This record gives sequence, structure tokens and C-alpha cells, in this order.
Amino acid sequence: MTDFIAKARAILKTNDRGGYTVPTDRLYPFQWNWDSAFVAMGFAAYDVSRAYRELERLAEGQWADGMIPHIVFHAPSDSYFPGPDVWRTSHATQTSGITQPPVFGMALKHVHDAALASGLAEADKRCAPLFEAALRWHRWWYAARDPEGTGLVALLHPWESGSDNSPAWDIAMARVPTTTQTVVLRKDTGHVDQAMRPRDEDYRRFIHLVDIYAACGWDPKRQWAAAPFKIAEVQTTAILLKSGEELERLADLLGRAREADELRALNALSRQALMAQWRPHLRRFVSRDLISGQDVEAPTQAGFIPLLALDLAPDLLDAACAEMESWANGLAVAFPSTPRAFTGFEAKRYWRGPVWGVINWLLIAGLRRNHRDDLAERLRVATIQAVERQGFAEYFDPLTGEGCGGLDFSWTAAAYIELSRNAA
Ligand code: 9WN
Repeated sequence: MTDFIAKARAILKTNDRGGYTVPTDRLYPFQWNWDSAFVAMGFAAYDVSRAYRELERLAEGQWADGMIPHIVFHAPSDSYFPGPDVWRTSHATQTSGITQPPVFGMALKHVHDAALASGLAEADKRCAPLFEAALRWHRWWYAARDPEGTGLVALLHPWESGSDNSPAWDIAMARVPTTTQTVVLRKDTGHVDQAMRPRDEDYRRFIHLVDIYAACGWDPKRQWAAAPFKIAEVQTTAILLKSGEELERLADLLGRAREADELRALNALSRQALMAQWRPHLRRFVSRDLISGQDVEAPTQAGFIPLLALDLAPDLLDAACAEMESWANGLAVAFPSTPRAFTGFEAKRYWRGPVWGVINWLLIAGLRRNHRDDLAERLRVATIQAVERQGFAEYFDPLTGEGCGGLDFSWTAAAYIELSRNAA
């Protein structure tokens, strides 16, 4: 084992709070949804039982309607805002009221494959209830976030994207008032430099949305009707589709023929809908703002995440890869969450330019699926080197390579473990 792998495992151990892993100490003191899915895949490399446990603890937060929330507040902490008192939800274990990208299905298949390969006797027994949880969550996505059956799922809050202050939301969020009923008492800027974080104005809008949805009693139908922010989103749909494909395979493995058929139909619908979001003149996929009816044209990494779940025709693939190359060229480290030529680019401000290990992980998987191993390998090596030079930072400045945000970050550790064992 190299020193870096040992350090990555030590970070996951330090951030363990009893079968679940916090993203990092103090800044994020609870269990986050997609962070835990990536972490479970990291654990799968050396401790499959712990990997299942990460997903089991996340599923404890699942609501009766099937949603798996973006935060599960297993134990109290006063170092994060907004806490449970702001969310005002009613699940037995305290949780937030919104969701996050559904990496869970991908993670479950990954963990289960590792469990079978290692001969874990209880593999099927551990997998079955998690498959059930994932399936219920996927049904929730299609029912609650695509009530018209378009195949694209919508987000009602930027935090649901996992890319909170992405330029993709600028136009839609400008319509959301900055007034709040809840007092905004930020804690994040007490942990890291405020120049790396979303702005105060962003936070007031984030909380304005929370107030609206809390007033709807977190009922999906009422929220859908009241939402001033509603984006049919390609990154989330691509992740849902990729997870849906993996769940389809798991259903076959577990002998669940009816569920396999159900997933096949949902996947086919999303595949077609996602493909329709390709824009040749932009050489990438775009989301749709359901309030204005307009394409979301701001350039972000989300435009390439559909490679994860689609097999692109050669001309589209050439165009997408050429566009990706043009964003990556000349940077200290790729892949940027926004290209530096874009006016909204900020090298250190969270999702407005920086490089994220888990985004690279998804892009690498998408490029490999589409047989672009060269570009995939360059991104893989870039990610590994960024960590080896700067440590397990939350994210990296694409211009300088500097590690930014929180330190000793769980998903960066998981990405390192996965990418360092997984050369093309
Ligand atoms: C809000 C934990 C999470 C990630 C998100 C990232 C950030 C939270 C915040 O941290 O979001 O969910 O308070 O900024 O944007 O992707 O899951 O690491």
C-alpha cells in the first residue's frame, strides 16, 4: 500500500461517525447523500462490509414516499447551517427536506460486485434491502420530479444538484427573492475563506426556497406547484439513468424480473429524453429551465456528464471531446466546473470553476464507456497528481492546482482510492 492510499484510508477512518462518514470534520458534520455513495465505492476496495454499512446508514434517512434526503442528521452538531430546526421535516431520523444526485444505485452495484468477488457470504442478504431502497427512490424521482413523464427529472433547489452555486443557476436564481423568514446564520465562512464559498445573496435565496417548501409541508405535489426554481437537469438525469442501468442489472442478478422490466422502461424514457438535450452548436448537453421554458446555456461540467449513461454516435462524441479538450487546455489541473473563458468563471469559488475529484470520476467513467480512454487517462492522472501535490482537499483551483475548501475530505479520499487502482 502506498503512503497516499494509507492516508486516504486514514481520512475515511477519522471521518467515520459510526457506520457513516462525514464529508469533513466541522464544515460538514452530518451524512451527505452523494458523498456517502462515493465513499461506499471507496470502501469497496478494501472493506465491503463497511461499504454496505455506509449505504445502510444513508437509507435510514429514507422517507415514506421514497425520497432519500440530501442530509441525514444522525447526531447533533452546531457547526453547520442550516440544521434540522431550519428544515422542519418530520422523518423519525432528522433529515433535510430535499435530495441530491442519485449515485446510490451505481454505488450499490459497485459494492455488490466487490462483495461477490471477495466471496462475502452475506452479499445478497445485504444487497436486497438496499436494492429495495434504491428502487423506491428511483420511483420517487420519476413521480415527484417528473410528474409529466418527460424522462428528465427536475431539481427544486440548487443544493439538490450538488453543484450549489454553479453558473448554471444564475438566471433562474435571480428570480428567487433574497428575503427569508428564517434568520440566515452562516457557519461555513467560519471554517473556510469566504472567497471560496457561495455569496451571502446565494444563501438568502437558498433559504428562501427552504422556507417555501417547509410551508408546503414538504409535500411533493404542493412543492411542484409552488416552486419558483425548477430545472429539468441533465447531470442528475444522467446519474439517475446510470444508476437505473446498474439497478436493472442488479434486479436480474437478484431474480427480480418485474422490477427489471420496470427499470428498463424508465431507463429507455430517460435515455431518449437526455439525448434530445444535445445542442450541436454548443457541443454539449443542456438542462431546461421549466419556469422560463429556456435552455440553460451557461457552460458547466454538467454538459458532459451524460456520457456516463449514453453511447454517443461518433460525430457527437468527437464534438463533445473537442469541447472538453478546449476547456482543459492550458490549465494546471482539469476538469473545470466552468471554463475559464466564461465571464462567470471564478477559479476558487466552489462550483464556479474549481476541479472536483468526484466529477472527474464521473467524467472518466463516461469517457471510458464511450471508448475515449486517452482523455479519460489524462483526467485520471491529473486527479491523482492534484491530490499527491496538494493533499485531500475538497476541490482544486484549475489555474494553480491549489487545494481549496475543506481539508481531509472523504470524497476526495474515495476518488483517490478508486482512481489510483483503476488505470485504463
Ligand atoms: C449543501 C458535502 C456537500 C456536497 C455538495 C457541496 C456542498 C453543501 C453546503 O457540500 O454542499 O449541501 O453546505 O455547501 O456543494 O456537493 O455534497 O460535501
